[in-house]
Amino acid sequence: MNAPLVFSAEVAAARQTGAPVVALESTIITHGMPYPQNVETAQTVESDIRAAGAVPATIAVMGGAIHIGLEPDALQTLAQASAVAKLSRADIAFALATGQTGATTVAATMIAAHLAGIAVFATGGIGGVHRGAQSSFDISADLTELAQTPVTVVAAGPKAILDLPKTLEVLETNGVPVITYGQDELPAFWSRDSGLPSPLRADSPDDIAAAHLMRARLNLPGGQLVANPIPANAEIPAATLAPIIARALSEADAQAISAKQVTPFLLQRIFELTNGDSLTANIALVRNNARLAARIAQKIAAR
Ligand code: PSU
Ligand code: MN
Repeated sequence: MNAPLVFSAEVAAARQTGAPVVALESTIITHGMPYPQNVETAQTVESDIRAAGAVPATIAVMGGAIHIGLEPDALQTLAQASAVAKLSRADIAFALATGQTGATTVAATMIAAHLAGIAVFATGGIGGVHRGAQSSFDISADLTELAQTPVTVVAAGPKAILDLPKTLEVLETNGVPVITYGQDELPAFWSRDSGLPSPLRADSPDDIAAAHLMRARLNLPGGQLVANPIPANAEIPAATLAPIIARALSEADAQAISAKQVTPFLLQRIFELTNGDSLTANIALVRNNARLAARIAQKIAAR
């Protein structure tokens, strides 16, 4: 039996013609941004992808099926729903089997994109190794997904709330290429520079596309992480954010926030503590990632 996939009209048409498609996740909509900015951003990002010559496929689980591309009314409903599950590799089959509504994280979106034959996926930031992981063991399933599912994920780097050196170490151990676009330093989500050198650097979408296809020729499992620095006019300097992140982390600790709640809690607190500036930056970086992903998808389709 095949995976239960439902395609939007736009994505179904793209599959007929071989047009480039870019996958988008839905956890950023339900757990990463407040309403109504979440739905506005999702629509804007879809438009950015179309303007760049590709077709957007926002992915979510509804009614026992993985939706590959959401019709506008479904996107609205998802963005306003309150009890949406956050689905990763561990939960997606259960959610489908029991008819739950769920938003897909980077890991689950990669699984769905691959089932649908989509090679490129744009998001904001991936999950990674949390600070204090040596005692909490909190390491995002996004990292092990990158090691096993052949999708190129365009993000603005691991989120700055994480332990970035440990995140890079786990990616390296698992054989995941980390390719920064256009600079030598790894970006850190809201900031252009993490202070860490990037393992790899690419200066064109075509090089990223070529590397994606070469991995397949080598029979290597897993995808690529493309780290695309936030545009300079939208960044929040790392020094401005550091005390805010520290405060959000200590609050999470004091309230014993754990597991799936950690990332949404921290993003919400940083949003409040920056008076919304983190959200403005988040929107700018997601749009920037969508545009780059569309160019990579075109190059893969052309090759
Ligand atoms: N990037 C954002 N906002 C988000 C996320 C990423 O800008 O909300 C989500 C993604 O879905 C990512 C998830 O996969 O956070 C990571 O969650 P965790 O740390 O629990 O694995
Ligand atoms: Mn976690």
